[in-house]
Amino acid sequence: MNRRILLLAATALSLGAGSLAMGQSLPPLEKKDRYKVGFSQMESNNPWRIAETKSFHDTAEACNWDLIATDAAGSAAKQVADVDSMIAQGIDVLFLPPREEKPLIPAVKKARAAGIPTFLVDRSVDPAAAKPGVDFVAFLGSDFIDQGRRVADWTIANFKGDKGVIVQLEGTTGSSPANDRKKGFDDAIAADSRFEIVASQSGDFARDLGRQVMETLLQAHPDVNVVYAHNDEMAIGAIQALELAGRKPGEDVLVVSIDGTRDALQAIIDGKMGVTVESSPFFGPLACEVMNRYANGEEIEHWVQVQDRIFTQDNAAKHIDEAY
Ligand code: GYE
Repeated sequence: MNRRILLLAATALSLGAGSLAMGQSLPPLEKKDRYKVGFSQMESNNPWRIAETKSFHDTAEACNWDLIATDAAGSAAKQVADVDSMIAQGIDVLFLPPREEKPLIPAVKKARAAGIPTFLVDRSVDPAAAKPGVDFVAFLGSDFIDQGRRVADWTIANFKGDKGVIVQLEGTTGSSPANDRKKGFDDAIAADSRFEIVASQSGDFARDLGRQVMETLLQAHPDVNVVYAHNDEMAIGAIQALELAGRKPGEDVLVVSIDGTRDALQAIIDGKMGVTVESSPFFGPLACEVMNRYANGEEIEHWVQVQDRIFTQDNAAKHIDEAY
Protein backbone atom coordinates (compact mmCIF):
# COMPACT_ATOMS: atom_id res chain seq x y z
CA MET A 1 0.00 0.00 0.00
CA ASN A 2 1.31 3.43 -0.82
CA ARG A 3 0.86 6.42 1.44
CA ARG A 4 -2.21 7.72 -0.34
CA ILE A 5 -4.09 4.45 0.06
CA LEU A 6 -3.08 4.30 3.70
CA LEU A 7 -4.42 7.80 4.21
CA LEU A 8 -7.69 6.91 2.50
CA ALA A 9 -8.04 3.81 4.65
CA ALA A 10 -7.44 5.87 7.78
CA THR A 11 -10.07 8.42 6.70
CA ALA A 12 -12.59 5.67 6.00
CA LEU A 13 -11.90 4.17 9.41
CA SER A 14 -12.44 7.44 11.20
CA LEU A 15 -15.65 8.08 9.22
CA GLY A 16 -16.84 4.60 10.11
CA ALA A 17 -16.42 5.47 13.76
CA GLY A 18 -19.11 8.12 13.44
CA SER A 19 -18.31 11.29 15.36
CA LEU A 20 -15.15 9.75 16.83
CA ALA A 21 -12.04 11.37 15.47
CA MET A 22 -8.94 9.18 15.21
CA GLY A 23 -7.35 8.46 18.56
CA GLN A 24 -10.40 9.62 20.51
CA SER A 25 -12.05 6.31 21.27
CA LEU A 26 -13.41 5.79 24.78
CA PRO A 27 -11.08 4.60 27.54
CA PRO A 28 -11.40 0.82 27.84
CA LEU A 29 -12.19 -0.93 31.11
CA GLU A 30 -9.79 -3.69 31.92
CA LYS A 31 -11.36 -6.88 33.32
CA LYS A 32 -10.53 -7.23 37.01
CA ASP A 33 -11.55 -9.25 40.07
CA ARG A 34 -12.46 -6.07 41.90
CA TYR A 35 -13.11 -2.57 40.68
CA LYS A 36 -12.59 0.72 42.43
CA VAL A 37 -15.88 2.43 41.64
CA GLY A 38 -16.79 6.07 42.18
CA PHE A 39 -20.37 7.17 42.73
CA SER A 40 -20.72 10.94 43.01
CA GLN A 41 -24.13 11.68 44.53
CA MET A 42 -25.37 15.28 44.17
CA GLU A 43 -27.38 15.63 47.42
CA SER A 44 -29.14 13.49 49.99
CA ASN A 45 -32.05 15.69 51.00
CA ASN A 46 -34.83 13.48 49.69
CA PRO A 47 -35.92 9.82 49.65
CA TRP A 48 -35.17 9.42 45.94
CA ARG A 49 -31.46 10.30 46.35
CA ILE A 50 -31.15 8.18 49.50
CA ALA A 51 -32.71 5.18 47.71
CA GLU A 52 -30.33 5.62 44.77
CA THR A 53 -27.21 5.78 46.96
CA LYS A 54 -28.44 2.74 48.89
CA SER A 55 -28.95 0.90 45.61
CA PHE A 56 -25.26 1.45 44.74
CA HIS A 57 -24.14 0.29 48.20
CA ASP A 58 -26.43 -2.76 48.02
CA THR A 59 -24.98 -3.70 44.63
CA ALA A 60 -21.32 -3.24 45.59
CA GLU A 61 -20.53 -6.68 47.03
CA ALA A 62 -22.26 -8.73 44.34
CA CYS A 63 -20.63 -6.65 41.59
CA ASN A 64 -17.12 -6.76 43.12
CA TRP A 65 -17.00 -3.03 43.69
CA ASP A 66 -14.90 -1.21 46.22
CA LEU A 67 -17.28 1.72 46.28
CA ILE A 68 -16.30 5.30 46.98
CA ALA A 69 -19.51 7.30 47.38
CA THR A 70 -19.55 11.06 47.91
CA ASP A 71 -22.33 13.56 48.57
CA ALA A 72 -22.11 17.03 47.01
CA ALA A 73 -24.83 18.41 49.34
CA GLY A 74 -26.63 20.23 46.55
CA SER A 75 -23.60 22.04 45.13
CA ALA A 76 -22.48 21.48 41.54
CA ALA A 77 -19.08 22.98 42.42
CA LYS A 78 -18.62 20.45 45.22
CA GLN A 79 -19.70 17.67 42.89
CA VAL A 80 -16.93 18.68 40.44
CA ALA A 81 -14.45 18.70 43.36
CA ASP A 82 -15.71 15.28 44.52
CA VAL A 83 -15.04 13.83 41.06
CA ASP A 84 -11.55 15.41 41.10
CA SER A 85 -10.81 13.69 44.39
CA MET A 86 -12.07 10.33 43.09
CA ILE A 87 -9.85 10.66 40.02
CA ALA A 88 -6.91 11.33 42.37
CA GLN A 89 -7.83 8.19 44.32
CA GLY A 90 -7.48 6.12 41.15
CA ILE A 91 -11.04 4.92 40.48
CA ASP A 92 -11.47 2.46 37.58
CA VAL A 93 -14.91 3.67 36.62
CA LEU A 94 -17.19 6.60 37.47
CA PHE A 95 -20.97 6.69 37.90
CA LEU A 96 -22.12 10.29 37.85
CA PRO A 97 -25.58 11.84 38.24
CA PRO A 98 -24.78 15.41 37.11
CA ARG A 99 -26.80 17.82 39.24
CA GLU A 100 -27.05 20.33 36.39
CA GLU A 101 -26.50 20.02 32.64
CA LYS A 102 -23.66 22.52 32.19
CA PRO A 103 -21.65 22.91 35.44
CA LEU A 104 -20.73 19.21 35.50
CA ILE A 105 -19.18 19.19 32.01
CA PRO A 106 -15.64 19.80 33.43
CA ALA A 107 -16.02 16.72 35.67
CA VAL A 108 -16.97 14.57 32.67
CA LYS A 109 -14.06 15.91 30.62
CA LYS A 110 -11.52 15.47 33.43
CA ALA A 111 -12.52 11.85 33.99
CA ARG A 112 -12.28 11.28 30.23
CA ALA A 113 -8.81 12.86 30.12
CA ALA A 114 -7.72 10.67 33.05
CA GLY A 115 -8.78 7.58 31.08
CA ILE A 116 -11.69 6.72 33.37
CA PRO A 117 -14.82 5.36 31.68
CA THR A 118 -17.79 7.40 32.90
CA PHE A 119 -21.46 6.48 32.94
CA LEU A 120 -24.01 9.22 33.60
CA VAL A 121 -26.82 7.92 35.76
CA ASP A 122 -30.31 9.37 36.21
CA ARG A 123 -29.46 12.82 34.79
CA SER A 124 -27.58 13.88 31.69
CA VAL A 125 -25.40 16.79 30.58
CA ASP A 126 -25.74 19.34 27.80
CA PRO A 127 -25.40 17.24 24.61
CA ALA A 128 -23.80 20.18 22.79
CA ALA A 129 -20.90 20.15 25.25
CA ALA A 130 -20.31 16.46 26.02
CA LYS A 131 -21.40 13.42 24.06
CA PRO A 132 -22.02 9.75 24.82
CA GLY A 133 -19.62 7.46 23.00
CA VAL A 134 -17.01 10.27 23.02
CA ASP A 135 -16.77 12.09 26.36
CA PHE A 136 -18.63 9.49 28.40
CA VAL A 137 -19.77 5.97 27.68
CA ALA A 138 -23.53 6.23 28.05
CA PHE A 139 -26.46 7.80 29.84
CA LEU A 140 -28.48 5.38 31.99
CA GLY A 141 -31.92 6.78 32.69
CA SER A 142 -35.50 7.64 31.89
CA ASP A 143 -37.09 9.54 29.03
CA PHE A 144 -38.00 12.73 30.90
CA ILE A 145 -39.84 14.31 27.98
CA ASP A 146 -42.05 11.24 27.83
CA GLN A 147 -42.65 11.37 31.61
CA GLY A 148 -43.90 14.97 31.31
CA ARG A 149 -46.03 14.05 28.31
CA ARG A 150 -47.60 11.12 30.18
CA VAL A 151 -48.51 13.34 33.13
CA ALA A 152 -50.14 15.81 30.71
CA ASP A 153 -52.03 13.04 28.88
CA TRP A 154 -53.32 11.67 32.18
CA THR A 155 -54.36 15.18 33.28
CA ILE A 156 -56.20 15.80 30.00
CA ALA A 157 -58.04 12.49 30.36
CA ASN A 158 -58.92 12.86 34.06
CA PHE A 159 -59.47 16.58 34.77
CA LYS A 160 -63.20 17.07 35.28
CA GLY A 161 -63.70 20.86 34.99
CA ASP A 162 -64.14 23.26 32.05
CA LYS A 163 -61.05 25.31 32.77
CA GLY A 164 -57.76 24.00 34.11
CA VAL A 165 -55.61 26.63 35.83
CA ILE A 166 -52.18 25.07 36.19
CA VAL A 167 -49.27 25.88 38.47
CA GLN A 168 -46.04 24.06 37.57
CA LEU A 169 -43.33 23.40 40.16
CA GLU A 170 -40.12 22.88 38.23
CA GLY A 171 -37.13 20.82 39.33
CA THR A 172 -33.58 22.11 39.77
CA THR A 173 -32.92 24.89 37.26
CA GLY A 174 -30.55 23.72 34.53
CA SER A 175 -31.00 20.01 35.29
CA SER A 176 -31.94 17.63 32.50
CA PRO A 177 -35.11 16.27 34.17
CA ALA A 178 -36.41 19.80 34.88
CA ASN A 179 -35.79 20.93 31.30
CA ASP A 180 -37.33 17.83 29.73
CA ARG A 181 -40.24 17.27 32.12
CA LYS A 182 -41.30 20.85 31.42
CA LYS A 183 -41.00 20.46 27.67
CA GLY A 184 -42.90 17.16 27.55
CA PHE A 185 -45.74 18.50 29.70
CA ASP A 186 -45.99 21.98 28.15
CA ASP A 187 -46.12 20.62 24.58
CA ALA A 188 -48.75 17.99 25.35
CA ILE A 189 -51.01 20.20 27.50
CA ALA A 190 -51.01 22.91 24.80
CA ALA A 191 -53.07 20.55 22.65
CA ASP A 192 -56.09 21.00 24.96
CA SER A 193 -57.47 24.56 25.04
CA ARG A 194 -59.13 23.99 28.43
CA PHE A 195 -55.77 24.38 30.13
CA GLU A 196 -53.60 27.37 30.92
CA ILE A 197 -50.27 27.30 32.78
CA VAL A 198 -50.46 30.49 34.86
CA ALA A 199 -47.15 30.06 36.70
CA SER A 200 -44.06 27.86 36.40
CA GLN A 201 -41.34 28.22 39.02
CA SER A 202 -38.49 26.13 40.42
CA GLY A 203 -38.80 24.36 43.76
CA ASP A 204 -35.37 22.72 43.27
CA PHE A 205 -36.89 19.19 43.51
CA ALA A 206 -37.18 19.75 47.29
CA ARG A 207 -40.23 19.28 49.52
CA ASP A 208 -39.82 22.37 51.66
CA LEU A 209 -39.06 24.70 48.78
CA GLY A 210 -42.00 23.20 46.89
CA ARG A 211 -44.22 24.10 49.84
CA GLN A 212 -42.86 27.65 50.05
CA VAL A 213 -43.16 28.31 46.32
CA MET A 214 -46.69 26.92 46.32
CA GLU A 215 -47.65 29.19 49.24
CA THR A 216 -46.48 32.24 47.28
CA LEU A 217 -48.04 31.16 43.99
CA LEU A 218 -51.36 30.41 45.71
CA GLN A 219 -51.62 34.04 46.74
CA ALA A 220 -51.06 35.27 43.20
CA HIS A 221 -53.28 32.56 41.65
CA PRO A 222 -56.00 31.58 44.11
CA ASP A 223 -58.00 30.01 41.27
CA VAL A 224 -55.39 27.29 40.63
CA ASN A 225 -56.98 23.86 40.26
CA VAL A 226 -54.11 21.77 38.84
CA VAL A 227 -50.59 21.48 40.28
CA TYR A 228 -47.96 19.74 38.17
CA ALA A 229 -44.78 19.08 40.18
CA HIS A 230 -41.63 17.75 38.49
CA ASN A 231 -41.16 15.35 41.40
CA ASP A 232 -43.10 13.82 44.28
CA GLU A 233 -41.25 15.70 47.02
CA MET A 234 -42.44 19.05 45.65
CA ALA A 235 -45.93 17.58 45.11
CA ILE A 236 -46.09 16.64 48.81
CA GLY A 237 -44.85 20.13 49.73
CA ALA A 238 -47.55 21.63 47.51
CA ILE A 239 -50.23 19.48 49.17
CA GLN A 240 -49.12 20.84 52.56
CA ALA A 241 -49.35 24.43 51.28
CA LEU A 242 -52.76 23.81 49.73
CA GLU A 243 -54.15 22.27 52.91
CA LEU A 244 -52.74 25.10 55.00
CA ALA A 245 -54.64 27.52 52.75
CA GLY A 246 -57.86 25.59 53.28
CA ARG A 247 -57.87 23.91 49.87
CA LYS A 248 -58.73 20.22 49.38
CA PRO A 249 -56.14 18.46 47.22
CA GLY A 250 -57.85 15.67 45.32
CA GLU A 251 -61.20 17.47 45.48
CA ASP A 252 -60.73 21.06 44.35
CA VAL A 253 -57.12 20.77 43.13
CA LEU A 254 -55.68 17.97 41.04
CA VAL A 255 -52.05 17.24 41.99
CA VAL A 256 -49.94 15.31 39.45
CA SER A 257 -46.29 14.42 39.58
CA ILE A 258 -43.34 12.13 38.82
CA ASP A 259 -41.18 9.57 40.77
CA GLY A 260 -43.26 7.01 42.69
CA THR A 261 -42.10 7.59 46.28
CA ARG A 262 -43.84 5.97 49.23
CA ASP A 263 -45.36 9.30 50.37
CA ALA A 264 -46.73 9.94 46.88
CA LEU A 265 -48.29 6.48 46.62
CA GLN A 266 -49.82 7.06 50.06
CA ALA A 267 -51.18 10.45 48.90
CA ILE A 268 -52.74 8.71 45.89
CA ILE A 269 -54.30 6.06 48.16
CA ASP A 270 -55.61 8.88 50.41
CA GLY A 271 -57.16 10.57 47.38
CA LYS A 272 -54.96 13.70 47.59
CA MET A 273 -52.90 13.08 44.47
CA GLY A 274 -54.00 11.88 41.03
CA VAL A 275 -51.01 10.31 39.38
CA THR A 276 -47.27 9.85 39.58
CA VAL A 277 -45.30 8.60 36.60
CA GLU A 278 -42.47 6.39 37.77
CA SER A 279 -38.80 7.47 37.72
CA SER A 280 -36.91 4.70 39.47
CA PRO A 281 -33.89 5.40 41.70
CA PHE A 282 -32.73 1.76 41.78
CA PHE A 283 -29.75 2.14 39.45
CA GLY A 284 -27.23 -0.15 41.18
CA PRO A 285 -28.05 -3.42 39.37
CA LEU A 286 -28.29 -1.70 35.97
CA ALA A 287 -24.97 0.08 36.56
CA CYS A 288 -23.35 -3.27 37.37
CA GLU A 289 -24.75 -4.96 34.28
CA VAL A 290 -23.75 -2.17 31.88
CA MET A 291 -20.27 -1.87 33.41
CA ASN A 292 -19.67 -5.60 32.98
CA ARG A 293 -20.82 -5.49 29.37
CA TYR A 294 -18.41 -2.63 28.79
CA ALA A 295 -15.53 -4.50 30.45
CA ASN A 296 -16.29 -7.43 28.12
CA GLY A 297 -15.63 -5.15 25.18
CA GLU A 298 -19.26 -4.78 24.12
CA GLU A 299 -20.33 -1.57 22.48
CA ILE A 300 -22.80 0.17 24.77
CA GLU A 301 -25.87 1.96 23.40
CA HIS A 302 -25.51 5.71 24.02
CA TRP A 303 -28.75 5.80 26.02
CA VAL A 304 -29.55 2.80 28.21
CA GLN A 305 -33.20 3.65 28.64
CA VAL A 306 -35.18 2.81 31.76
CA GLN A 307 -38.87 1.95 31.29
CA ASP A 308 -41.27 3.67 33.70
CA ARG A 309 -44.62 2.54 35.05
CA ILE A 310 -47.51 4.79 36.07
CA PHE A 311 -49.13 4.81 39.51
CA THR A 312 -52.77 5.81 40.10
CA GLN A 313 -55.69 4.80 42.35
CA ASP A 314 -55.77 1.54 40.36
CA ASN A 315 -52.40 0.20 41.50
CA ALA A 316 -50.85 2.45 44.21
CA ALA A 317 -51.82 0.11 47.07
CA LYS A 318 -50.31 -2.84 45.22
CA HIS A 319 -46.93 -1.12 44.84
CA ILE A 320 -46.55 0.86 48.06
CA ASP A 321 -44.56 -1.87 49.81
CA GLU A 322 -41.82 -1.78 47.19
CA ALA A 323 -41.66 2.05 47.30
CA TYR A 324 -39.03 4.10 49.13
O1 GYE B 1 -37.03 12.64 39.79
C1 GYE B 1 -35.89 13.65 41.59
C2 GYE B 1 -34.49 13.74 41.94
O2 GYE B 1 -32.71 12.99 38.39
C3 GYE B 1 -34.47 11.54 37.82
O3 GYE B 1 -33.87 13.85 40.67
C4 GYE B 1 -33.80 12.29 38.89
C5 GYE B 1 -34.68 13.26 39.68
C6 GYE B 1 -35.83 12.67 40.46
O4 GYE B 1 -34.07 14.67 42.83
O5 GYE B 1 -36.77 13.31 42.60
